[in-house]
Amino acid sequence: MTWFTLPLLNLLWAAAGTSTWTRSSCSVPPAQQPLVQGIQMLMENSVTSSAHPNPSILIAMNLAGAYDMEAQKLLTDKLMASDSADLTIGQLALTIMALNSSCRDPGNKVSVLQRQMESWPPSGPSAPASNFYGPSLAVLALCQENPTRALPIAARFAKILRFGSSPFNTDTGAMATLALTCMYNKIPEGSDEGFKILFSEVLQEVVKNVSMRIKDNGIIGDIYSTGLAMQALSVTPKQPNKEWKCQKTMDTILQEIEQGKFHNPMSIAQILPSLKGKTYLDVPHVSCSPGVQVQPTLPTQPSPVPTTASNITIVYTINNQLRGVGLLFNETMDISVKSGSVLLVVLEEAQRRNPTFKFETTMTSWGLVVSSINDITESVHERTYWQFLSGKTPLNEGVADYKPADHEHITANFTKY
Ligand code: B12
Ligand SMILES: *[C@@H]1O[C@H](CO)[C@@H](O)[C@H](O)[C@H]1NC(C)=O
Ligand SMILES: *[C@@H]1O[C@H](CO)[C@@H](O)[C@H](O)[C@H]1NC(C)=O
Ligand SMILES: *[C@@H]1O[C@H](CO)[C@@H](O)[C@H](O)[C@H]1NC(C)=O
Ligand SMILES: *[C@@H]1O[C@H](CO)[C@@H](O)[C@H](O)[C@H]1NC(C)=O
Ligand SMILES: *[C@@H]1O[C@H](CO)[C@@H](O)[C@H](O)[C@H]1NC(C)=O
Repeated sequence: MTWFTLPLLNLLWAAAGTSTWTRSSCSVPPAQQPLVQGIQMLMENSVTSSAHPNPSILIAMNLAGAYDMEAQKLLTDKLMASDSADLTIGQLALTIMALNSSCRDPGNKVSVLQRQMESWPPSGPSAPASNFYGPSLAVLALCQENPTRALPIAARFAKILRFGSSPFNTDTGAMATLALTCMYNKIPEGSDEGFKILFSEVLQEVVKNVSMRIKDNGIIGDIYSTGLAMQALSVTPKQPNKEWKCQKTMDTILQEIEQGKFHNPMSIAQILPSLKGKTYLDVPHVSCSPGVQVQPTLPTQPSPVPTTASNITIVYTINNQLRGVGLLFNETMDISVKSGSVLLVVLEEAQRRNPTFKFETTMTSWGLVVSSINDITESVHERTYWQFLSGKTPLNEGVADYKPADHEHITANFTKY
């Protein structure tokens, strides 16, 4: 009998269109609240009048409840004044969401984004449609502003995503889930049933891919994709293929915070909403009545024990084997730096000692990216970049954050994504 009733039940379930599933809920235990307050203050303190305005930080502040109202106002005003023409699709989308979360009208930025997405993906055989992260943000922002106008754009996005997103990336899958969930929930009355089916099918597949990245310790992808993945799994109407224990994820992330793994302000901006039980889908519902948040007084952190200024040696290799982009080379050097130095110091020391190791950086929301080494420069068009590895494992932090250990072998390898 069961062979018959089970599929039937599923069918009824799907037909009812109310296929909800039981989610496990989670929260930060009271004893760990100071950890969360600590990283929020670290993030808010990174907002200065000279720093480039980062919309992700404003979104996180507003979702979490800002402590520093001056920083909040400074960021809002700077983003209000930013010129759409200087921003990528993803940055524009984040700016629109950030302004909305500060209860400010994003003005013509929405129609600029709308127009850019109408001609996405750029035509041409080598045009990279493969980075869906920025376009996911765009669909999410347009969905929140005007779901009816966003509908055809989101449908095209969903169709391209279904066929073109290999290999799977957890951060991108999480952002696409947030975007498609927003659309799925806001399909205008009287629209073709096909839209709901399309969003539902693509969501099912992306959520399956995200849930396959859930590890035994609760981390989803790596520790820096976990915040976005938590947001995705907590809003999706589609049940993940693998059981997700939210509290397990939360506890592991809190341990990582305790270890000091979340000091980069952008990494905090991406984890904080999940720690507060919020997601980017809450952006339009932020209340902007004058806050009653009181800046907590934190117990003074034990200042890091001054490391004995002993030197460590890093084996550093720069490798370009990609043909047709200039000289091929594979050079290795032993570099001595003070123990506790970040990788950037190793690169600077290498450059000082040997001109072949010269490099350039560009500033981004996550900090400095190494854009060029020995005159070989990354290219969005060619989809090339300098990947950093420890041994054979790609680093999960940038050169300004990663601290190599004594005798570690670091390679910068010019490669494609
Ligand atoms: C796409 C992407 C890339 C692309 C960017 C190409 C492009 N032009 O689009 C490529 C493949 C080049 C890339 C490279 C790296 N990336 Co990356 N990347 C992403 C991803 C998935 C989306 C970024 C994005 O489009 N944001 C949206 C736009 C609107 O924001 P934006 O600020 O303008 O985006 C720029 C920055 O994010 C920057 N960027 C991308 N990655 C990194 C990494 C670092 C360390 C820095 C400083 C900047 C940076 O490139 C974007 C485009 O210009 C994020 C995921 C995430 N959660 O943010 C990871 C992410 C930011 N990357 C990460 C890492 C670790 C790297 C590498 C260090 C990997 C490596 N082992 O080499 C390298 C950078 C090495 C270097 N040369 O300095 C981590 C950073 C974690 C951390 N704590 O620092 C993330 C969070 C992924 C993860 N979950 O681990 N990345
Ligand atoms: C923010 O978005 C919501 C939902 O679309 C909208 O109702 C609200 O008016 C927006 N706020 C501002 C200030 O634009
Ligand atoms: C899911 O992952 C598979 C395997 O990496 C990939 O081929 C597929 O395109 C992904 N689908 C989506 C919608 O992310
Ligand atoms: C580059 O040099 C390293 C270290 O000398 C070596 O292990 C590696 O095999 C070389 N790679 C190539 C592609 O020549
Ligand atoms: C330690 O490293 C620095 C570079 O950071 C170098 O100037 C110094 O000579 C090194 N000291 C020793 C004892 O190797
Ligand atoms: C370095 O990049 C080349 C070119 O993309 C690639 O073939 C090679 O596998 C990469 N090496 C490592 C260790 O990732």
